[in-house]
Amino acid sequence: MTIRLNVIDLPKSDYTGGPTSLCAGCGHNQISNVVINAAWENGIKPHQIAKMSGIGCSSKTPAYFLGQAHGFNTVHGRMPSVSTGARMTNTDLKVLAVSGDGDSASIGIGQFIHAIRRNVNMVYIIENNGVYGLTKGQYSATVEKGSKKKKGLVNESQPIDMCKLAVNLGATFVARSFSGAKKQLTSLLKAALSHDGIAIIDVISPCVTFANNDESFRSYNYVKDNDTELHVYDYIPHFSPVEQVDIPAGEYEDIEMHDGSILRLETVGKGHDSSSPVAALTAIHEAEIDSKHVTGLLYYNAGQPSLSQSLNLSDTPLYQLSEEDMRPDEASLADILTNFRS
Ligand SMILES: Cc1ncc(C[n+]2csc(CCOP(=O)(O)OP(=O)(O)O)c2C)c(N)n1
Ligand code: SF4
Ligand SMILES: [Mg+2]
Repeated sequence: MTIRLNVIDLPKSDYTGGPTSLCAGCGHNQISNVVINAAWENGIKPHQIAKMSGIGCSSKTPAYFLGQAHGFNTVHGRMPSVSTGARMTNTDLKVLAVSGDGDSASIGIGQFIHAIRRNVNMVYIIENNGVYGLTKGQYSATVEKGSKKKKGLVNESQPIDMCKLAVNLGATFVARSFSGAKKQLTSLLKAALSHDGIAIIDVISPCVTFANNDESFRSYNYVKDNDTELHVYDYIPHFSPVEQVDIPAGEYEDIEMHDGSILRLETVGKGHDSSSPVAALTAIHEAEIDSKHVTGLLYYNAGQPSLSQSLNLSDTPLYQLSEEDMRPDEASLADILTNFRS
């Protein structure tokens, strides 16, 4: 038997993690498998990835993929600031963060907002099931009005839509997907890993234990029947010829990512323009009015400087810089002092 290797000659087994302890059928497990495939297919060195998470069933998942990567399981809702620090001290690291709707839309919402504002170089996956799974299924702030859990009352509060929020805040890559849409999610994640800035992927990920009845707007059956995909996808890594076409002949648009890879979009239906925040918000609002979920690359902006660029961070990780590299010379120090005095 021959073992398939990726572009940097590693087998997929180098990208797996420990066995999952989540419920069988949990959407989060499907996302972990997509992370393994996307990192392997993109040929990222596992030790150059920093897996970051907060607290929740979703935030436990980094233990189940990329066993050779660095990892930090922060306190609840604090993953974005720890990720910002990790990335600032080591620009060699690719930050791959996993959070939940409880972790990001409630206790951590301020952190979520500021990570977007700073355009932190990170992939930020929200595994969004509309409940706090880990603490036995209380409604979270993202659950739709009118949604019902297996046991309990109908939710009457307004939801926070994380993609709407992200687009309004100027996030540079905003996508929504479904844990059951493996092909779409893999392409989006591979593109997100090639983006140099914050890439938000809000993934509807059913909690089979507390919210998988048909009255829940985030159950498998509901999402399968009410998911409108904006595009058909193909992702062409920077190391493959761009002519490669998986999408059947027809009209498509190529979006070039920062590392030179291409996200090829064949637009389905309305001809969504991913470069327009107005189109993104319209698509989300229209789906919301019809109690549907719209999935795909909602918004993409390659022109905004990332945190590393705006702070002019060194390409060399901090731990590799000598004291001499880091100490300002006499003239710069005098300039700084003059600024303080004026
Ligand atoms: C400071 C703090 N407050 C509350 C909790 C309790 N708690 C643990 S996980 C969680 C919510 C998790 O929900 P979510 O992020 O949606 O993850 P899921 O389990 O649904 O994947 C809460 C409130 C905690 N661990 N720490
Ligand atoms: S409780 Fe829900 S979110 Fe948590 S592991 Fe089980 S199915 Fe997944
Ligand atoms: Mg949740």
